[in-house]
Amino acid sequence: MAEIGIYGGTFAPVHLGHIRAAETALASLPLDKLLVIPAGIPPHKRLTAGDDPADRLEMLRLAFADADPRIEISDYEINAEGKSYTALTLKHFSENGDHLTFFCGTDMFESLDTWYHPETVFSLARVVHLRREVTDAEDLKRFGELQRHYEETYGADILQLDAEPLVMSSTEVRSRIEAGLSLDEFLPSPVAEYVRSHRLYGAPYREEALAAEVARVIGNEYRFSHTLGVVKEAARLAEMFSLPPEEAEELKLAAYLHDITKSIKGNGQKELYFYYGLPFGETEERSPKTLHAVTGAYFARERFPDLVTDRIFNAIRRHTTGEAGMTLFDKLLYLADYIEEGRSFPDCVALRDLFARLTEEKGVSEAVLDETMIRSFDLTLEGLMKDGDYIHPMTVAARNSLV
Ligand code: DGI
Ligand code: FE
Ligand code: FE
Repeated sequence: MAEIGIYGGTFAPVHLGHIRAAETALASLPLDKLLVIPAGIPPHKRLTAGDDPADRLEMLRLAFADADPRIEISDYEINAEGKSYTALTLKHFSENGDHLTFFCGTDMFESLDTWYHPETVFSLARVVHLRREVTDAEDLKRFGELQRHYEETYGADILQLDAEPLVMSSTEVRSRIEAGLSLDEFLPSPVAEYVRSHRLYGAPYREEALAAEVARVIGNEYRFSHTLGVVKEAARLAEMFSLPPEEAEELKLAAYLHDITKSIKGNGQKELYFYYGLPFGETEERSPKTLHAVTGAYFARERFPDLVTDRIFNAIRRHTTGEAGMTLFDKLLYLADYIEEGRSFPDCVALRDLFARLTEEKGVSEAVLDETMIRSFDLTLEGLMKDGDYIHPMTVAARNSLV
């Protein structure tokens, strides 16, 4: 029989006060495990239109990544069907005979009576009120009265603990996020990065935040430096081809995100195909290096729904194989990827030189771009054939549609 602590809440977002509370819980009681359980809020009750429980879960994982190993983040309530009730959660976690302690903040403590089956809550767990607020004598008196009331009515086992006061609330944090104010004293930095890069709770768009998040997901310095090279080249091409400002901005986002799943190896790409419900046939089986473009488009759209327009989605999807009927936007991402300055592969150098020469001789035009694109497909096809590799039919179709 293990001693399990259960710490529930909305965690929208998790902040330093929550972390302090979890530390207090572990320091005050002999627990084998502390489960932090974000509530699964039904869509119609969400705090903000864009609230995604998966984001709250991910932020908790980031916030507690280096914390006491007894802390575990549980997706139990988020994955449970319908509204999650503490009584049912406690029932689930007490089934194997473990002894439960339920930790809650003041809001929850004051409303325990109105919960779904409070008698079940009190019979299945000891309840610990984690007082995070600075409490005055009047508060303490009220909390004491409540405690006696729960004890007498439900035979509750209640303990009140003072977490070192760290006065903050998720509501306050959300308004700071929306106002673009510093979050340094409120959120662990990976959580702040996550909020900003995913533009949660109305966070204004900031390029550094997106860059940091992409670097984190790619997790490989060399590959991320290629991404930055594509961003730079994409900006140069957008200027050369006089893209309107919104499109130039989108091309930059597409460049940041184009290789977002490139680090996923082995069976991982195939698993992503299944996860996104995409057909996986012989072509996919036989051209593994092209898969990251398709999975990258879906992944980027899922992770950054506010940023990824259809134009960005399609350009990412086409960036490796190309496709018949590519738009100017698609071609610019494709070319930026091929000729960014960090590439030293002979084909890339040759194509970069060809494009420079053609634009110098003939000026900047879509015809020159197409001539360069055809050459790039020829180089790729020649390389694949030389190595006896399988050729993706979309690469052939992309070339044919331009000649
Ligand atoms: O992801 P990057 O390395 O930045 O560049 P990319 O997305 O253009 O991917 C290049 C890789 O994809 C390279 O190893 C060749 C491969 N590739 C490109 N077109 C085809 C292809 N592989 C097959 N099998 N068929 C293709 O048509
Ligand atoms: Fe790529
Ligand atoms: Fe790339």
